[in-house]
Amino acid sequence: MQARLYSIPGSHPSFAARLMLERKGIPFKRTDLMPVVSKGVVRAAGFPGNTVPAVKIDGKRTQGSRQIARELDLIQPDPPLFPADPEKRAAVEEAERFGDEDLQHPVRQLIWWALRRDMSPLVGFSEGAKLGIPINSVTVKSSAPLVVLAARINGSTDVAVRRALAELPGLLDTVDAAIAAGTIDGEELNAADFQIAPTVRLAMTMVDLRPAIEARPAGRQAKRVVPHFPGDIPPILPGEWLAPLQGAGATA
Ligand SMILES: N[C@@H](CCC(=O)N[C@@H](CS)C(=O)NCC(=O)O)C(=O)O
Repeated sequence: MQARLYSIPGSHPSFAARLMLERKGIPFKRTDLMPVVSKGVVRAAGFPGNTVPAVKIDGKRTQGSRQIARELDLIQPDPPLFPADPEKRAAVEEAERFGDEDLQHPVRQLIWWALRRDMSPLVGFSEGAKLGIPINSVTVKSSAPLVVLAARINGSTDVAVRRALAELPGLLDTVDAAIAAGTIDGEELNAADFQIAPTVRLAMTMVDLRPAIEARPAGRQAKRVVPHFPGDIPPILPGEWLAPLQGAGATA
């Protein structure tokens, strides 16, 4: 089997796809792309959309973390990413949908907002990536136009980020509830585990958010599924913006 994953360093759904390929034991090559530039490259590689993750397996192209989960189960059913029991499968699919549609984007907005103000964490996010140019403390400055564009494309405004911070405790409550219900964090990890954990892990790269997340079940599940997620964003959010997170998860 010949597999290639197109990804962006630090991209949480790309990390999800990578984990699922690894779970299936499918060997794959990775094409790491710079944000924004990725859009054209992915299109030029023949994919219908312009986002990552995108995979090409034995010539067949599949794009989007949820579509990739289904494609991987089709081409290699074992180990399964979804439970066989229809009721359990529906619960996993709903948790996976939540992870993709509700959880991914606010975290994406937070990260780009932070990188727009301090690009130095890009060095850490690029750990292990082959981007054609080494990203270090000197070259990182050349990424400025891409970072500005990515922040704009993702709507990383102050208003959006404050809304994301207000929503975050409720979103993490939903993850904790999925864990308590046994939908995720079971003995066998499933597609929803792989969808949700990289996003929670990405949020935990922000020192501002880490304490409120790591103490709760969602933080523990994220660390179990993704023991190492490259990247570290030193404190950058205004203190008063973090008020919604104060006390969140303290008793979890
Ligand atoms: N919900 C989609 C998200 C796809 C997406 O928006 N990916 C981002 C990276 S996290 C992307 O390709 N952005 C293009 C860019 O940054 O230029 C999925 O799970 O596949």
